[in-house]
Amino acid sequence: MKASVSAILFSLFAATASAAPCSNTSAGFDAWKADFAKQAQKAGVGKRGLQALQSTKYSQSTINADRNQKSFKLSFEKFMQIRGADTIVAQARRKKAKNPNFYGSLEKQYGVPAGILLAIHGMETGFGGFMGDSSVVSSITTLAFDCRRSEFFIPHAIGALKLVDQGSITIATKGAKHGELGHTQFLPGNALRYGVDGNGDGVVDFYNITDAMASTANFLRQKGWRPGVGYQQGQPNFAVIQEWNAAGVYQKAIANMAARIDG
Ligand SMILES: [Ca+2]
Repeated sequence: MKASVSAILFSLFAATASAAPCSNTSAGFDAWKADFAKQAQKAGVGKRGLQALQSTKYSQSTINADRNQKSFKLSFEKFMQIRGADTIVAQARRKKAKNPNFYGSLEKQYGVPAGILLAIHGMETGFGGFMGDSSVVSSITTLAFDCRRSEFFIPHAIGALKLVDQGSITIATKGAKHGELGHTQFLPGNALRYGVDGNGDGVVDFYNITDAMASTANFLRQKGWRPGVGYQQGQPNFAVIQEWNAAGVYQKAIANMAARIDG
Protein backbone atom coordinates (compact mmCIF):
# COMPACT_ATOMS: atom_id res chain seq x y z
CA MET A 1 0.00 0.00 0.00
CA LYS A 2 2.72 2.42 1.00
CA ALA A 3 4.46 2.07 -2.33
CA SER A 4 1.36 2.81 -4.34
CA VAL A 5 0.56 5.89 -2.24
CA SER A 6 4.00 7.32 -2.80
CA ALA A 7 3.75 6.49 -6.48
CA ILE A 8 0.52 8.50 -6.66
CA LEU A 9 2.07 11.37 -4.71
CA PHE A 10 5.05 11.32 -7.00
CA SER A 11 2.95 11.50 -10.14
CA LEU A 12 0.89 14.37 -8.65
CA PHE A 13 4.07 16.23 -7.86
CA ALA A 14 5.50 15.61 -11.31
CA ALA A 15 2.31 16.91 -12.91
CA THR A 16 2.34 20.20 -10.99
CA ALA A 17 6.09 20.84 -10.98
CA SER A 18 7.62 23.10 -13.58
CA ALA A 19 8.97 21.13 -16.52
CA ALA A 20 12.16 23.20 -16.82
CA PRO A 21 14.44 22.80 -13.81
CA CYS A 22 16.44 25.43 -11.97
CA SER A 23 20.18 25.55 -12.55
CA ASN A 24 23.33 26.71 -10.82
CA THR A 25 24.73 28.03 -14.11
CA SER A 26 23.30 29.84 -17.14
CA ALA A 27 22.62 26.52 -18.89
CA GLY A 28 18.92 26.10 -19.60
CA PHE A 29 17.92 29.69 -18.83
CA ASP A 30 15.98 30.20 -22.06
CA ALA A 31 14.02 26.96 -21.68
CA TRP A 32 13.25 27.87 -18.08
CA LYS A 33 12.12 31.35 -19.15
CA ALA A 34 9.65 29.87 -21.62
CA ASP A 35 8.16 27.78 -18.82
CA PHE A 36 8.23 30.61 -16.34
CA ALA A 37 6.32 32.78 -18.82
CA LYS A 38 3.40 30.34 -18.59
CA GLN A 39 3.55 30.44 -14.79
CA ALA A 40 3.73 34.26 -14.85
CA GLN A 41 0.79 34.51 -17.19
CA LYS A 42 -1.27 32.29 -14.89
CA ALA A 43 -0.30 34.56 -12.00
CA GLY A 44 -1.72 37.54 -13.87
CA VAL A 45 1.30 39.04 -15.62
CA GLY A 46 0.28 40.90 -18.77
CA LYS A 47 1.77 41.57 -22.17
CA ARG A 48 4.36 44.17 -21.16
CA GLY A 49 5.60 42.05 -18.29
CA LEU A 50 5.92 38.98 -20.48
CA GLN A 51 7.82 40.99 -23.09
CA ALA A 52 10.23 42.16 -20.38
CA LEU A 53 10.71 38.55 -19.28
CA GLN A 54 11.58 37.62 -22.82
CA SER A 55 14.22 40.37 -22.90
CA THR A 56 15.93 39.28 -19.68
CA LYS A 57 19.50 38.08 -19.80
CA TYR A 58 21.12 35.71 -17.35
CA SER A 59 22.96 37.96 -14.90
CA GLN A 60 26.31 36.40 -14.07
CA SER A 61 27.22 39.42 -11.92
CA THR A 62 24.15 38.79 -9.78
CA ILE A 63 25.15 35.17 -9.27
CA ASN A 64 28.74 36.18 -8.49
CA ALA A 65 27.47 38.63 -5.88
CA ASP A 66 25.13 35.99 -4.49
CA ARG A 67 27.92 33.45 -4.12
CA ASN A 68 30.21 36.00 -2.49
CA GLN A 69 27.83 37.01 0.29
CA LYS A 70 29.73 36.80 3.50
CA SER A 71 27.88 36.47 6.74
CA PHE A 72 29.39 39.36 8.60
CA LYS A 73 29.45 39.48 12.33
CA LEU A 74 30.52 43.02 13.03
CA SER A 75 30.02 44.62 16.39
CA PHE A 76 27.43 47.39 16.48
CA GLU A 77 30.14 50.04 16.93
CA LYS A 78 32.19 48.72 14.04
CA PHE A 79 29.11 48.49 11.79
CA MET A 80 28.15 52.08 12.56
CA GLN A 81 31.68 53.21 11.81
CA ILE A 82 31.99 51.30 8.52
CA ARG A 83 28.61 52.50 7.31
CA GLY A 84 29.40 56.12 8.15
CA ALA A 85 26.55 56.51 10.61
CA ASP A 86 27.66 59.93 11.88
CA THR A 87 27.70 61.32 8.34
CA ILE A 88 24.30 59.81 7.56
CA VAL A 89 22.85 61.36 10.74
CA ALA A 90 24.31 64.79 9.94
CA GLN A 91 23.06 64.69 6.33
CA ALA A 92 19.65 63.44 7.40
CA ARG A 93 19.25 66.23 9.94
CA ARG A 94 19.94 68.78 7.19
CA LYS A 95 17.45 67.11 4.84
CA LYS A 96 14.78 67.10 7.48
CA ALA A 97 15.39 70.75 8.36
CA LYS A 98 15.16 71.68 4.67
CA ASN A 99 11.89 69.89 4.10
CA PRO A 100 9.97 69.66 7.39
CA ASN A 101 6.53 69.72 5.78
CA PHE A 102 7.26 66.71 3.58
CA TYR A 103 8.35 64.52 6.49
CA GLY A 104 5.65 65.96 8.71
CA SER A 105 2.94 64.98 6.25
CA LEU A 106 4.36 61.46 5.93
CA GLU A 107 4.31 61.08 9.71
CA LYS A 108 0.78 62.42 9.82
CA GLN A 109 -0.40 59.95 7.20
CA TYR A 110 1.58 56.83 8.16
CA GLY A 111 2.70 57.48 11.72
CA VAL A 112 6.37 56.86 10.89
CA PRO A 113 8.75 59.61 12.04
CA ALA A 114 11.22 61.33 9.71
CA GLY A 115 14.25 59.86 11.50
CA ILE A 116 13.29 56.30 10.58
CA LEU A 117 12.64 57.11 6.92
CA LEU A 118 15.82 59.17 6.59
CA ALA A 119 17.96 56.57 8.36
CA ILE A 120 16.69 53.91 5.94
CA HIS A 121 17.21 56.21 2.95
CA GLY A 122 20.74 57.03 4.05
CA MET A 123 21.66 53.43 4.80
CA GLU A 124 20.16 51.89 1.67
CA THR A 125 21.42 54.24 -1.06
CA GLY A 126 23.21 57.21 0.53
CA PHE A 127 20.00 59.24 0.03
CA GLY A 128 19.63 58.12 -3.56
CA GLY A 129 23.30 58.58 -4.42
CA PHE A 130 23.69 55.01 -5.65
CA MET A 131 20.66 52.87 -6.44
CA GLY A 132 22.43 50.05 -8.27
CA ASP A 133 23.69 49.20 -11.75
CA SER A 134 21.99 45.88 -12.60
CA SER A 135 18.80 45.34 -14.58
CA VAL A 136 16.16 44.69 -11.91
CA VAL A 137 14.15 42.35 -14.10
CA SER A 138 17.18 40.35 -15.31
CA SER A 139 18.65 40.10 -11.80
CA ILE A 140 15.50 38.91 -10.10
CA THR A 141 14.66 36.50 -12.93
CA THR A 142 18.16 35.03 -12.73
CA LEU A 143 17.73 34.48 -8.98
CA ALA A 144 14.33 32.84 -9.55
CA PHE A 145 16.02 30.47 -12.03
CA ASP A 146 19.05 29.82 -9.82
CA CYS A 147 18.61 26.76 -7.61
CA ARG A 148 19.86 28.28 -4.37
CA ARG A 149 16.70 30.20 -3.39
CA SER A 150 14.18 29.79 -6.23
CA GLU A 151 11.21 29.56 -3.91
CA PHE A 152 12.06 32.87 -2.27
CA PHE A 153 12.78 34.77 -5.47
CA ILE A 154 9.99 33.47 -7.77
CA PRO A 155 7.29 35.67 -6.16
CA HIS A 156 9.63 38.66 -6.45
CA ALA A 157 10.26 37.86 -10.12
CA ILE A 158 6.49 37.75 -10.72
CA GLY A 159 6.27 41.02 -8.78
CA ALA A 160 8.89 42.62 -11.01
CA LEU A 161 6.98 41.63 -14.14
CA LYS A 162 3.79 43.12 -12.68
CA LEU A 163 5.71 46.31 -11.89
CA VAL A 164 6.56 46.43 -15.60
CA ASP A 165 2.86 45.95 -16.43
CA GLN A 166 1.84 48.88 -14.23
CA GLY A 167 4.56 51.15 -15.62
CA SER A 168 6.66 51.41 -12.45
CA ILE A 169 9.78 49.89 -14.04
CA THR A 170 11.01 48.71 -17.45
CA ILE A 171 13.56 46.14 -18.56
CA ALA A 172 16.11 48.99 -18.45
CA THR A 173 15.49 49.92 -14.81
CA LYS A 174 18.64 49.52 -12.74
CA GLY A 175 18.82 48.28 -9.16
CA ALA A 176 21.09 46.31 -6.88
CA LYS A 177 22.41 42.81 -7.58
CA HIS A 178 19.43 41.04 -6.02
CA GLY A 179 16.84 43.19 -7.81
CA GLU A 180 16.40 45.69 -4.99
CA LEU A 181 15.08 48.88 -6.53
CA GLY A 182 14.76 52.60 -6.00
CA HIS A 183 15.69 55.00 -3.22
CA THR A 184 15.12 52.50 -0.41
CA GLN A 185 15.87 49.25 -2.28
CA PHE A 186 12.60 47.38 -2.13
CA LEU A 187 12.57 43.81 -3.37
CA PRO A 188 10.15 43.79 -6.33
CA GLY A 189 7.40 41.78 -4.63
CA ASN A 190 7.40 44.22 -1.71
CA ALA A 191 7.50 47.16 -4.11
CA LEU A 192 4.41 45.84 -5.85
CA ARG A 193 2.58 45.21 -2.60
CA TYR A 194 3.50 48.30 -0.60
CA GLY A 195 4.25 50.89 -3.28
CA VAL A 196 2.17 54.07 -3.25
CA ASP A 197 1.93 57.02 -5.62
CA GLY A 198 3.05 59.68 -3.15
CA ASN A 199 3.17 62.61 -5.57
CA GLY A 200 -0.11 61.71 -7.26
CA ASP A 201 1.14 61.66 -10.86
CA GLY A 202 -0.47 58.30 -11.55
CA VAL A 203 2.76 56.25 -11.48
CA VAL A 204 4.33 54.44 -8.52
CA ASP A 205 7.96 55.34 -9.15
CA PHE A 206 10.50 54.10 -6.62
CA TYR A 207 13.13 56.36 -8.21
CA ASN A 208 11.05 59.39 -7.29
CA ILE A 209 11.85 60.51 -3.75
CA THR A 210 8.24 61.32 -2.82
CA ASP A 211 6.89 57.98 -4.03
CA ALA A 212 9.80 56.07 -2.47
CA MET A 213 9.46 57.69 0.96
CA ALA A 214 5.68 57.29 0.99
CA SER A 215 6.05 53.64 -0.05
CA THR A 216 8.62 53.00 2.69
CA ALA A 217 6.37 54.61 5.29
CA ASN A 218 3.45 52.57 3.97
CA PHE A 219 5.47 49.33 4.22
CA LEU A 220 6.28 50.04 7.87
CA ARG A 221 2.71 51.03 8.66
CA GLN A 222 1.29 47.90 7.02
CA LYS A 223 3.80 45.80 8.96
CA GLY A 224 2.31 47.15 12.16
CA TRP A 225 4.02 50.46 12.96
CA ARG A 226 2.23 52.18 15.82
CA PRO A 227 2.28 55.99 15.78
CA GLY A 228 3.91 57.64 18.76
CA VAL A 229 5.26 54.40 20.20
CA GLY A 230 8.97 53.69 20.82
CA TYR A 231 11.16 51.91 18.29
CA GLN A 232 14.31 51.09 20.22
CA GLN A 233 15.19 47.49 21.03
CA GLY A 234 12.58 46.15 23.48
CA GLN A 235 9.94 48.68 22.37
CA PRO A 236 6.93 47.77 20.19
CA ASN A 237 8.03 49.34 16.88
CA PHE A 238 11.44 47.64 16.92
CA ALA A 239 9.66 44.51 15.63
CA VAL A 240 8.60 46.52 12.58
CA ILE A 241 12.19 47.58 11.87
CA GLN A 242 13.03 43.86 11.97
CA GLU A 243 10.60 43.39 9.08
CA TRP A 244 12.66 45.79 6.98
CA ASN A 245 15.99 44.00 7.32
CA ALA A 246 16.91 40.68 8.88
CA ALA A 247 20.33 41.71 10.22
CA GLY A 248 20.28 42.54 13.92
CA VAL A 249 23.10 45.04 13.70
CA TYR A 250 21.32 46.87 10.86
CA GLN A 251 18.10 47.04 12.89
CA LYS A 252 19.88 48.56 15.86
CA ALA A 253 21.68 51.01 13.58
CA ILE A 254 18.40 52.28 12.11
CA ALA A 255 16.86 52.76 15.55
CA ASN A 256 19.98 54.50 16.87
CA MET A 257 20.35 56.84 13.88
CA ALA A 258 16.64 57.65 13.74
CA ALA A 259 16.66 58.83 17.36
CA ARG A 260 19.68 61.05 16.66
CA ILE A 261 18.10 62.45 13.47
CA ASP A 262 14.88 63.33 15.29
CA GLY A 263 16.56 64.31 18.54
CA1 LIG B 1 4.18 59.02 -8.50
